[in-house]
Amino acid sequence: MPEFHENIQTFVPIYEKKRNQSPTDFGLTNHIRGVIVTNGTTNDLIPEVKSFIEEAVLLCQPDDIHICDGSERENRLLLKKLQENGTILPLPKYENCWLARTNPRDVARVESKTFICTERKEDAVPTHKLFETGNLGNWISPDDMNMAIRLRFPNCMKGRTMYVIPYSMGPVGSPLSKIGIEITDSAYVVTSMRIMTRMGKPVLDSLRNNSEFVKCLHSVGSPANGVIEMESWPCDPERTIILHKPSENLIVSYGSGYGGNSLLGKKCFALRIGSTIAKREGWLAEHMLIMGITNPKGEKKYITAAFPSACGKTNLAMMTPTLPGYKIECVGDDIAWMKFDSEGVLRAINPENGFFGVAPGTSNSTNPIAMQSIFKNTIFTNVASTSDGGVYWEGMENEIDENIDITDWLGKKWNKNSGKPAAHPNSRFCTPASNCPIIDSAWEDPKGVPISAILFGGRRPAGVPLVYEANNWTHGVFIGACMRSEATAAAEHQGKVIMHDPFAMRPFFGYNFGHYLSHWLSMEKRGKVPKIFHVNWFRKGSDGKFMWPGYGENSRVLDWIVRRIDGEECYRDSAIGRIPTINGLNLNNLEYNVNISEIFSIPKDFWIEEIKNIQKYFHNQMSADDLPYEIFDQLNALSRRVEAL
Ligand code: O2Y
Ligand code: MN
Repeated sequence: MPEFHENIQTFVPIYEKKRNQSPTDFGLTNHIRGVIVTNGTTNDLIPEVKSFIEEAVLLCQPDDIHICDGSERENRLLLKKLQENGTILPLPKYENCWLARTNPRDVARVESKTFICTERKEDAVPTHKLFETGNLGNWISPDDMNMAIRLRFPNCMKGRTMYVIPYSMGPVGSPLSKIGIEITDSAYVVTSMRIMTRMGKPVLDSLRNNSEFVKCLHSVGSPANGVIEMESWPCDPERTIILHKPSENLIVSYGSGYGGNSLLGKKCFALRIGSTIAKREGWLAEHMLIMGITNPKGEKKYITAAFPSACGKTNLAMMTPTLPGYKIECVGDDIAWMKFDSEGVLRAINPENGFFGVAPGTSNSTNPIAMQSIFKNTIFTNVASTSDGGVYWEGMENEIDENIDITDWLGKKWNKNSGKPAAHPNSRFCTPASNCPIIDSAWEDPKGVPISAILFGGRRPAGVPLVYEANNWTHGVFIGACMRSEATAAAEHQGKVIMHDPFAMRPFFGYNFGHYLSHWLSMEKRGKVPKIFHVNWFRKGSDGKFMWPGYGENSRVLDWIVRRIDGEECYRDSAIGRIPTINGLNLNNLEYNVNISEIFSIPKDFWIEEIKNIQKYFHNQMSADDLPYEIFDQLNALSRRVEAL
């Protein structure tokens, strides 16, 4: 095998060179440059995939290659291997469920180490004022990206198996779906990707009809000092980096085996690279749940909704409605790809195949449907375990027996008086969507489902009404751009802060947010745009208590939205948009004391302050050239309406 230093100089340009070669140039059978393919066959690979694998082999120097077929047998072998390595533990209380414990330094997405690579910085991020730090993405130049790769990847898979994961985002063969090839040295990633995507041989077969795919290279890394802190969960937190190069449909991730950093189909492909493809091709790749709502007359509509984290997106996607006669069905809980069909109807698919949900807070009272979904064929990560072979996390207090012992996410005996959480706050369940008892019958429809409304929302303790409707599409885009939500500040002592999170996409934009807004505005010319709403389940009264019960009672808000889609005149105009008439919201039999005039009040002082905050955010994050004039106009118009209150 050639020495690495002979080839490394060519690692990046090699993509260009190899693209034009024919399969015979490789003369491959079950070898790729001397590395034995121990599972799968290179015969199934199109030349472009072989070329990608060969490059990764030259760079990472794995011991062998495993081309994943996605079979049950393969999955069982990988789970066995992971168990032998101590990466996962069986959970005998349930059917085929596993617990992974990560290195405690590898527990979440790392925004500060996530980059978009373009020639011109302004294509990736808005051009903000020099003395301000923009928070709408990080840019890296192509030279620096190459350097980052060269400093981390050479030989990083020595002694390891390189897995090749062919996967489809969306049902295989759907015109709305896209294919990825993830190369990784983590068997945990393979087993998780098998749940989260459609993975294996059918995907390789479909590449013969359309050879386009997103290249994803991932390694858990090999620390520079050679010391692996935790053999069962190798990673390199000091040098973790997640790189996206939209011009080459390329994702390169190093140093972390966790969630969004390593399951590259999710945030990296479906949102960051996805949004750039969507811009080029005229559609939308969004951080949105998709749900079906059937009203008591049996009429069904689909909506999407974008909420920042900690707003109960998975709970809404799987809601149990309290309003009689309503039925909710789930298409997806995190990502929506939406495109106009030939009739101008906006149709959405969930590009994922599973749920990677936050465990803490999920219980039979908050989300019984999730609880019915997650105890079969599931990989849990960083939750606590119980002495009867089950799982535990904060929120499950009423769901386990007193005499059960609990082991925390770090593997230590846990005591409820310790003051420490048993499960990591970002611990997860990774569950097939097909487990969900209310999965929608059309969730895998290759055409997608027709979308009648888009909801934006946030956790807003003050000033923001329960629901309001945009006056028109442009106003709706403006509402998405102004999204803010209460979040726990990074610094412990700061407590809660209201953070800007436009379209709930702040960590996931694949290109300049200003250009993203222009793209959204342009959708109106492409087809029949849905109505846009803003919801806030979290407003608090002067007594500090929530003004609205939330959860299943949110079906009352969905009912109003559905009636608005049908054109019912159950609204009145307000300074910020259309709100329900006094009797517009169905409150029949609601066992919660709701003060309707308070929950829909629009306090002038609050909104003047809100507008100032939005102005400051736009001003600090982007130059006037980036922000579309329509958004400026909307802000000015809102300001005038609020002044007139
Ligand atoms: O922390 C991670 O790596 C996972 S992030 C995540 C996972 C599932 C759904 N949404 C998110 C998110 O951050 O929006
Ligand atoms: Mn998400």
